[in-house]
Amino acid sequence: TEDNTSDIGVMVRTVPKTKKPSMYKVLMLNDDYTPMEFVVHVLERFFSKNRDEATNIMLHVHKKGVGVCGVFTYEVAESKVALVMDLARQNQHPLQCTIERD
Ligand code: TYC
Repeated sequence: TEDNTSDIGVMVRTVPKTKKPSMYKVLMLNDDYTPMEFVVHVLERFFSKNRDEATNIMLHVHKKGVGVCGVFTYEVAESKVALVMDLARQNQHPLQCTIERD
């Protein structure tokens, strides 16, 4: 029982894993019907923008067709898109939001 000569030695060595997560842009798309104030509200509520920042992003999307709400990890980005789309649906607005690899 005190004889360990047949033991198999297993080497255990780890290296710190420092892989950064891929980041994803949440994009807001323009449409002809969603009220400007609703888009500003969404940007304040879900993307932590102040009134001026939210208004600038909304106007950019209104003029250019698409704009960036923020950049997040995949899970956070997907979650924010779902929250935006749910609130838009609840209010019967056609607002569309999507994610794109940064
Ligand atoms: N184009 C809309 C309007 O004139 C406003 C709007 C802005 C809608 C941004 C969606 O993502 C959007 N009422």
